[in-house]
Amino acid sequence: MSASLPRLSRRTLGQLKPDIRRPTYDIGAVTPGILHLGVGAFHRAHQAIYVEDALAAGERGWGIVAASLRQPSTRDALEPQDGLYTLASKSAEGERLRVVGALRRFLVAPEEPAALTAAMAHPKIRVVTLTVTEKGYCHDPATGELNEEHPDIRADLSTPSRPRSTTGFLVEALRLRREAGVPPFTLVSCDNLPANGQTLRRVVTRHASLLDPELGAFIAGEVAFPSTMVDRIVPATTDADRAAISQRVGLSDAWPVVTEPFTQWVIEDNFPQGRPRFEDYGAELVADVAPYETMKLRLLNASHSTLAYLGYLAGYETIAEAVADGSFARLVMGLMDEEMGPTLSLPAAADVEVYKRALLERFRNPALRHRTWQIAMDGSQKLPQRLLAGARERIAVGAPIRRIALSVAAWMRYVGGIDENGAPIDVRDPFAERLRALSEAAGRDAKRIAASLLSVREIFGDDLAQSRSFSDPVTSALELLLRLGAKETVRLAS
Ligand code: CS2
Repeated sequence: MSASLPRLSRRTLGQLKPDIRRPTYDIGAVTPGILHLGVGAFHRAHQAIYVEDALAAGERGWGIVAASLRQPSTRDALEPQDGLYTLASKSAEGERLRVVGALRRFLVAPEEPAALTAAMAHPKIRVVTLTVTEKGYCHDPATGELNEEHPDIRADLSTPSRPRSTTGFLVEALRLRREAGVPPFTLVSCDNLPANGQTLRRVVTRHASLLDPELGAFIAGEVAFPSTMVDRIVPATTDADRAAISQRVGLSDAWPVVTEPFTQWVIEDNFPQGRPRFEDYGAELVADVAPYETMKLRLLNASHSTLAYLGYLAGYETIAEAVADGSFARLVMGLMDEEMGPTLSLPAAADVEVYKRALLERFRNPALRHRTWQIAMDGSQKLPQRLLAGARERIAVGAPIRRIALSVAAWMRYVGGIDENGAPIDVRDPFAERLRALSEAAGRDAKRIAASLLSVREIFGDDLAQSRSFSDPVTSALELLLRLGAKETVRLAS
């Protein structure tokens, strides 16, 4: 933070540099309508901006109550700023800055679980949105079913009134609303999961049924879970960003968010308790989100994960650095055009072409430092929907999966925990220890490493380990990676 500048807050708003966009509505007149779980940088660069536009257009009843499920850091940074923060959208053309006022109240779940369930049960809250990341659903990534053995789920089943898990909070809040005769809120997953509304419905309903079958049936029958596809690249904010943005706006901002100009939100239009007029602010309201979600997961996210594992191993710190290497750019274009593209069924094929072309430009954005290490996180939770679902479909029709296999092999090489120079890799994944142990026990033999990691059923299901059409190309790619290193392997493969 810049000690010499006054802190950003409602009181100091007037001191912002004149060219900085800011809330033009009366912040004090905003009332809460949305509660968000998982108030990280992505939420603040994406859903919060659509809501900010709604507030600016006079839809005052949709202020956001922002809850963190783990850390107090966002609350600690933004509460002294009256919830205000700067959004910087950056590209080669320059940057646009906007101070956002949509976050009106902060809660930190572990500090005050009862305050959070009470806030969720308040009749004014009509929509609950979520960005809790893949692992926040406490599900089995391969099947999408609730993992009933998860320590947080077990704890919440024995003490439901002091929840820890996402589903625990949702079930308790829905129970309180039902008891008080308040209609349920609409639940909107904004995480990168296939059919995210249905996935959320499945885990919430199951969690509730384990506590009280009648509550489970009520939720299954009465609660709306529209699916959404969310898209905006949002790297983690760095201290350098904090300092530069504070200088630029003229006030010290403890937690600005940096993003790209592109943003997309495709939403299934199923909001029984109402919603902001999101379509007026750029969102697409559609009847079926599934084709959009599949497109995004298999093009953007699959390419991202591929660039993350191979790029990290090759020594590239950011996505922009990785795609500046022509072989890496060709590899992901091939992945999209030849392997993932044919598995997509979109209403308009033209959309896919436009999306793919725009993607490479987005990856190249020189103003974003999106670290390969950041995207490499939680691969056990990401691989199934990004890479494996497409692989299964291709194998079923006898189509090759050369590039998908290389991407999976790079993940295997990465979770081994030692890079190409023999230095340790800081692997962040709920399965990290298990994957590392499996890899270590297999020694440096590609066949053994691949076989042992493929046996992790929660990731690969029961089928892929048995499929030679899958395990053979993965094993060959891993063998090349171990022998030649990532750069040379990508050069040969592209
Ligand atoms: C990324 C995504 O971190 C990751 O795994 O692939 O967060 C990606 O940046 C977003 O989905 C873009 O919309």
